[in-house]
Amino acid sequence: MFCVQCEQTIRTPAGNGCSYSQGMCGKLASTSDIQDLLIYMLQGVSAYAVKAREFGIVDNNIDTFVPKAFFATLTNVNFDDERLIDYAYQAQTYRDQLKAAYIAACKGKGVEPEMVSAQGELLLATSKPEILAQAPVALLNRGEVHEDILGLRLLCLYGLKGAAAYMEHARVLDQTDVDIAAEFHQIMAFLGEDSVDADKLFATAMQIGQLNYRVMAMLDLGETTAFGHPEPTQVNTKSVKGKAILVSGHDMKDLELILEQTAGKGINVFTHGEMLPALAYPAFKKYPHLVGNYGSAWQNQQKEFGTFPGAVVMTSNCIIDPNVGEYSDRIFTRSIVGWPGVTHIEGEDFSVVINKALELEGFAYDEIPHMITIGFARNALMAAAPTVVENVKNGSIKHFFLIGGCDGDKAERSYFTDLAKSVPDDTIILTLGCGKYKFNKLEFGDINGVPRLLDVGQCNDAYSAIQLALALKDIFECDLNDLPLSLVLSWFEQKAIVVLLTLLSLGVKNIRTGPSAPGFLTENLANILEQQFGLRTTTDVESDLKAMLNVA
Ligand code: SF4
Ligand code: SF3
Repeated sequence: MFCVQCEQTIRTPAGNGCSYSQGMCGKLASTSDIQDLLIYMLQGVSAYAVKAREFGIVDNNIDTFVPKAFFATLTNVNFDDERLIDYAYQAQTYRDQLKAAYIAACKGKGVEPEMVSAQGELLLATSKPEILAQAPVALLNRGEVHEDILGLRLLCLYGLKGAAAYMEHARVLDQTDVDIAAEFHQIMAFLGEDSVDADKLFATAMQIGQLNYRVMAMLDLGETTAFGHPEPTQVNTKSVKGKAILVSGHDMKDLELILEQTAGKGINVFTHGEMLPALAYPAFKKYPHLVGNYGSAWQNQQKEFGTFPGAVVMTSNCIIDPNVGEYSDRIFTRSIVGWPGVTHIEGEDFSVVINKALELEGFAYDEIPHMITIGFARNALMAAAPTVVENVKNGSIKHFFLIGGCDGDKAERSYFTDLAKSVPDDTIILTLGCGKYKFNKLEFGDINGVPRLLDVGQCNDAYSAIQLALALKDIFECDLNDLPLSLVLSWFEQKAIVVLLTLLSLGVKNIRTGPSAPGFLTENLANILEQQFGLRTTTDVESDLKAMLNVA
């Protein structure tokens, strides 16, 4: 196995990456190898999707399948070898379907079909041991390749994986786009060609950032069309007496189905992790049994799910070993998520979850509520913009910090809590992603009615934060980089990588990322990114804060 896609990858002086029998996330070498093969097969599908498009042959099912199956290989999503192998077989079927259509179209026009990369040819074996024997061809660090080139290829591949995840989140809400799909296939196919052209790879990384900007806009449209615009909302973070279901991950459509199907059944529904922002959407306010948010970010789930007295649904990332907390019989996976032995739900019927929740004891009593405020996505931010601008002009607000991204296990991540606590009282903190749990239950007060902590939403709601920054830039008639705004991104998985690429592709400079630099970025690449974009890794709160506030 070789996997270096997330922040907790194994780092050694000889090189970074999980490459032994198991990754730090618990992913077995066999699972990692099958995921590599799946990506390889998907690149073959994309290569023929590009070719077929030359003849106007477009298949929407295939267009949506590729990003969805790619999403299954994102960190902490799918650990179930059988399901991953099924995706790989499906990819082979789709590839061969497109290939046949392409060859037939060529014949019809009397032209010679062109060869695509090797991914267009591989035939998967029929048993798991034989499939595993095929895996070396698909290893991401295959062949002799300069470490900077490998780093650039992985930056692109992992970035595109993050964009693929957001494409799938959008598709669930009926949002797809043929042009986005065409560009996605083109990049996916290109990455299968094992390019050694550093300039082309670097340009591709920026192209992926731009593509993802459009994907996030599409997802934003899907969410706001389906559920309305988030509005500032008080949310209880303590337990409420009664039977209970906990819904985690990013897919609010599943939350809606669960709420509809639990209505009147005496079951309380709680959000978890990245599902918290759902509570701010008008569409969810009509469900009195959606009672609040329980727990914190993904890395604490073994403890939190272990003590949650109800059923748990993982709609997307991040899942970790449910056997540790002994709740594997009452956690359920959806969509691309998988864990061996855990019940996976296809379709729209959640009765198995509901029955499980009714069997379990539920919470015995109400805890004293602890309320937090959420819901500052695009519309709410724009509504607050005039007051914010006035307060900037009269000097009451001196600076904005965007402190957001993913949460994680490492002790060094206390940096983000310390930073949020340390920023001056005349500054505003915007946050998004599950990294917010490092400080979202703390009290920050307000500046002339503007809350000092503005929770923008999920990681993909970086789109809303970008809209605010663009609006402020216009109001203050300045460059984006001249706004009194500092971005400090906590990264863990590939969605954070692609959000970073989006920001870089929009020309945002001087972003800090932490708690460490991605393991796939070589020193050379990190230096280039610092020179071109001022991108740097977080150091200590005091020095970073001084630098961000330009204090000598
Ligand atoms: Fe290692 Fe992260 Fe890959 Fe898991 S996802 S194998 S921890 S790099
Ligand atoms: Fe968190 Fe997994 Fe990334 Fe959507 S839920 S931010 S880590």
